[in-house]
Parts: sequence; C-alpha cells; structure tokens
Amino acid sequence: MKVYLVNPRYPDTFWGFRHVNDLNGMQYCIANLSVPTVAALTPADVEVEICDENVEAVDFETDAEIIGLTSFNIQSNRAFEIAAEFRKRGKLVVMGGPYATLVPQHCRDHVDVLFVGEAELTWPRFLQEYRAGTYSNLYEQVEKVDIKDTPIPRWDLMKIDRYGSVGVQTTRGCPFNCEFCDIIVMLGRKVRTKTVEQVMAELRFLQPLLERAGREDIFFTDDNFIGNKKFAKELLKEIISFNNSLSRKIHFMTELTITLANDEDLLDLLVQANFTRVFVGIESPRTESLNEVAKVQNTRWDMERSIEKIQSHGIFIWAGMIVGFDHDDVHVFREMFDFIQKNKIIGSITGPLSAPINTPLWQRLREEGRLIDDTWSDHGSTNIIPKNMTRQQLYAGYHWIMAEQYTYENYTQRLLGMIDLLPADRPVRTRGLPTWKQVKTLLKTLRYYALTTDWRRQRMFWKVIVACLRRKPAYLDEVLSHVIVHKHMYRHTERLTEGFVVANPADVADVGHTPAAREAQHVPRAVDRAEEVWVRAAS
Ligand code: B12
Repeated sequence: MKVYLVNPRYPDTFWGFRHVNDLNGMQYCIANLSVPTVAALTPADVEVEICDENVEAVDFETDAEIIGLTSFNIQSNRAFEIAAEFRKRGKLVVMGGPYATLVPQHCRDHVDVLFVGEAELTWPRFLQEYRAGTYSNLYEQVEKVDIKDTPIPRWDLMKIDRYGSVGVQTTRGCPFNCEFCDIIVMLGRKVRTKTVEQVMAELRFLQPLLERAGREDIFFTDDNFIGNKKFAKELLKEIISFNNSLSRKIHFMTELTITLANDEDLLDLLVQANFTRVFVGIESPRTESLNEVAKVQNTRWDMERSIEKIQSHGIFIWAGMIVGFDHDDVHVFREMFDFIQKNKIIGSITGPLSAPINTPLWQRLREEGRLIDDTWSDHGSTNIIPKNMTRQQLYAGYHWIMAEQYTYENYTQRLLGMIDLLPADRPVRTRGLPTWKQVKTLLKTLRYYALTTDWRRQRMFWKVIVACLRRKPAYLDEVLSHVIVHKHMYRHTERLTEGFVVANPADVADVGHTPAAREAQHVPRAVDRAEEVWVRAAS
C-alpha cells in the first residue's frame, strides 16, 4: 500500500519570500511541517512519498492509491485542483490540515475523506479501516491529542536542501484569548508540550540533514513558544548545550508574545541558544484597540520598552500588525507607520483586520451585521465592515503602510536603528569559513545591491553594511540576511500596491466618499478591489 502526501503550491505571499530565491538559492523559505508529521504517523508497512509543490512538481502518474493533501487557506484553490485531477484518475483523495479543520464545509465536496483536527489518532485509524474496507468519509478529532506521542517528523522524505529553513513544533495552543485568533479555536488555550527529550531527538535527527544541505536555520512553528515558560526554559538549556557542541551553529526563529521582555532569564536563554529573530503579534500601537480584542498581554507593560529590551539582547523583532479595529480611525495609518519606524520593527506584515470563522470576533461582527463574507480565506483582503472608516479607506491605508514601510530609506532607517541597539558582542557565533552556499549568496547579493544603477538600492546596501562592520561586526550575517530579505518585501509590496497607493495617509480620508464607494461597501469581496480602483479614478 502506498500513500502520496502533497503540500500544494502557495500563491505569492509576503511570507513566501519568493523574491529572494535567486539570491540565496532556496526554492522555498520553509519546509512545511504538516506532511512530514503525517508521514511519521503512517505505519511502517505502508510506503509513503512526500511532494511539496513549492519545490517540485506533483507526480500525477504516481502509483500510490491514496493521495493525502494538506492546506492552509491560501492553498485551498490549488489543493482542490490537484484533488480533482487525482479523482479523475480514480485515486482516493483525502485532506487534512488547518483549512480542512477550520473551514471543513469548503473542502467537503472536493475530496473523498476529510480529516478535521489533529490526526495523531485519526490517520492511523483511517489506514486500518481502509485496509479493512470499512473507512468513513470524515474523521474528526475533537479531544486535543497528547503530542508526547507525536513521532519525529519524516524530514528524511523531504528535499531539505531546497528550503531556507525547516519548521519544528514543540507545543500546541496558546494561553491567551485574542478575539480574532483562530489558533485557540483550532488548538485550544491549554498549552500542550512535547517532552524536552522528544524535541532534542527531533533536533538531533534534523541537524545532520540541515548540515548536508548547507543550511543552518530552524523555525519553531509554535503559536507561542513561551506559552509554557517552565517547559521553554528546560528545553532552551538543552538546545544551548546541543548548539555549543556543533561547529556550525543553528540559528533559531520562532513566534512568541511580548511578555518575553519581562523574563530576563528566558531572554538570556534564548540568546544563548542563538535565537536571532522572533515574530511577535504586536498588532497595534493603540491600547484601546488592543483591549477591544482582549489582547491584554500587550497592554500590561510599556510596549515600546518591551520591544527595545528584546532588541537590545540581539534579537530582531518581526511583527504582525493589524489596522481596522473599532477604535481605529483614518489617522491610525500614520500612527502605525511612525510606531514601526520608531521601534525598529524590521519586518512586519500589516494587514486589514479579518474575522476568521468561529472566532469570537466573527461571532460579534456577525451579530452586528458587519461581516461581508463569513468564510474569509484570502490574505490581504478582509471580510469585515470597519466601524470608523470605510472598507476603501481601510484598503487604501493598508496599502499606504505596506508601501511606505519597505521604501529603501525607511527600511535603512529601521536597520540602522537596530544596529545601534545590538549588543557589542554576541555569545554564539559560527567560527571558521562560510559554506560554499553562503559564498554564492554573498556574491549574488553583491551583484544585486552593488552592481546596480538604482542608487537608492546601492545606498541602502552600503549604508547598512558599513554601519554594521563599523559598529557591530559580530552581527554581520544577521544584518546581511535582513538586507537580502528586503528585496522580497520591496518587490512583493510593489506588486501588492501597484496603481493603488494614496500619496500620503491623510488622503485616505478622501477615498471612498463617493456614493459608488459607499455602495461598494456591500459588494462581494471578489469585485471589491476593482471597484476601489474604479472609485478612485472616478473621485
Ligand atoms: C508555522 C506557520 C507559518 C509559517 C510556515 C508556513 C509553512 N510553510 O509551513 C509561515 C510564517 C511562513 C506562515 C505563513 C502563513 N500562514 Co501560517 N501558520 C503557521 C503555524 C503557526 C504552524 C503550522 C505548523 O507548522 N503546524 C504543525 C503541523 C504539524 O500541524 P498541522 O498542519 O495542523 O497538522 C496536523 C493536522 O492538521 C493534521 N494534518 C495536517 N495536514 C494533513 C494532511 C492529511 C492528509 C491528514 C490526514 C492530516 C493532516 O495532522 C497534523 C498532526 O496532527 C500555523 C498555526 C497552527 N498552529 O497550525 C499558522 C497557520 C497555518 N497559518 C495561517 C496563515 C493564514 C498563513 C498565511 C496565509 C498568512 C499570511 N498572512 O500570509 C501565510 C501563508 C504561507 C505562505 N507561505 O505565505 C493560518 C491558516 C488558516 C486557515 N484557515 O487555513 C494558520 C492556522 C494561522 C492562523 N492564525 O490562522 N505560517
């Protein structure tokens, strides 16, 4: 018996980082963790093959009898295309993952068997019932599983050398209760952890694969890596001695809450373990907007001081920022931009507030008749009707911020500010010569940034690199990789906002005041953007 597990192609997104593939030789930024996890849950006597369409083509001639699809919301269209093609060829197509779990009604008709929730128990049961010919078309895991039983993901079945980093999960769930978050809908507020030994076994299995691939980055895909601080500290101590035993140090990134800043011990452990970047859900500079959506963990302490505390330990902050809360008006866009600049938030995805299905926010806005579409699925768009601005103003403001954030000048300013904040020295560093892959990346980066007639691009490169070499040479690799990644954000934002940006945020107030625009408030989302462009042209 053979199973073919497929991670469909992601469309071009901010988080896809596709515009740097030509500089660092990767084909995709991160190795998806869902498919190697399901592969590991498959009994040893069942043959498993993994295909990640982001780094290789789907083999529609496969001799597997079961095709297993995983999917985030933005992959769903492609997943359904692949499902249709395989069903035409008589294959049994099954689907699981975040989208099947959060919006099963959208996936039902596209596949033969649907997996809702975690699959640690349902997948092996399905395979057993498949063999017995008694399988059903829906497997739903209601109780949260104990991930201490989750086996080491089958990264050996993936083409690790084609990725920039690899995802590893140590916990599931988040203790906080943000109104717009569907993580707690999917995985709950009780943080479940693996054992420290379990995670270390995963890292010991993965590290040689990374080394052979000439890669050094691991992304802990936890929703909140410090959701259970006691566990995080015990794990970090083991990671520190593991990393110290390696000649080529692993760089770690993860997602966590701003509450990190209040725990000096935890901060030091992260630094000693070589965590160089964290993604933090900062969301908004406005306390009243944060309180509105119960993001209380962001309002208890001085946010700006917390951000600086983390940065001054040598950890770069990337953030999730949201515009369009009920306490936001058209002045929030300038405010948000100034906040991002002032606090040197290097990379942030600033998106319009959206209400994922079944979240408390979704419930509330539905009761208030302020939902355009209740099964939002397209990043960069929103399914809500904001309170103190029009949808057109929200889109125009969102595009203005994204464009403004990633100009060469504004990005340079943030990076130079971060270089000033970095500690003079760095406890963990890979000594010795760079790998051939790193040399190639450096040469391509030099060609892109130094051998160009675009003097603004050149100026950003030299200003930042010279400042780093002069003031904080120990962080050159981290600073250089932030220069490299700017190419993606610049190109992505250019595309995102093409023909769609207001000159300055104050103009946002004018957008969308025509009757047509007001009417556009209630048109189905797909037309939305075209309508806006038309509105602007008309006004
Ligand atoms: C790590 C992560 C990222 C990383 C890496 C993504 C990647 N390529 O893998 C980054 C930061 C790049 C990212 C980006 C995005 N992400 Co993200 N991400 C996550 C996160 C935090 C963890 C995912 C993970 O590693 N899970 C670990 C695996 C093991 O868990 P799992 O997938 O749930 O798998 C289990 C079951 O679902 C099941 N299963 C899974 N697949 C299959 C398949 C079969 C056949 C079967 C039987 C079972 C099965 O079995 C597994 C074991 O129980 C999740 C939140 C979460 N906790 O799920 C959000 C999440 C998946 N992301 C989400 C989104 C929206 C995005 C973006 C679109 C955001 C954006 N604004 O651009 C982008 C899109 C990706 C892109 N390339 O651009 C949403 C998806 C929501 C939805 N309705 O689908 C989530 C749920 C977050 C959220 N708040 O809603 N993301």
